Amino acid sequence: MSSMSGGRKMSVLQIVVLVLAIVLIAFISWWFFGKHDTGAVNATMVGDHQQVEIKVDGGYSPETVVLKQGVPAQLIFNRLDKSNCLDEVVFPDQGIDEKLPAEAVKKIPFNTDQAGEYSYACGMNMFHGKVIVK
Ligand SMILES: [Cu+2]
Repeated sequence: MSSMSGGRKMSVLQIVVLVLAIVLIAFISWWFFGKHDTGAVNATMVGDHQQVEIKVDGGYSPETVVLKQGVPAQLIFNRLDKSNCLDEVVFPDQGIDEKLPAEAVKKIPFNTDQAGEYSYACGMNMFHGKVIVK
């Protein structure tokens, strides 16, 4: 009888651990996917090309944009920030090094032939963003 109740205690503990594990996994996936949802923005098709606006204001917003592979793309940098720090944007992997005029919009064509993740930064490599081609 004592071994029966001992077995029952074990199973209750196991259920508690299992429930806690499920709650923890649910929380982690919510956290993980939630971050992805708010972090990455997909480009939208406009005529024959895709485009996405990136606000430049104390950093890049959205920080990550997603482009479709093989579709001509334009990144539209909208620089609201007057500080010199963000007056240049550099994509080392794509050989792009462009000036961003203050309080203006600059359209930068982006080659989407190759899938991959392309990081970019301001001229001083202080602020960072990412373009994902897939
Ligand atoms: Cu900078």
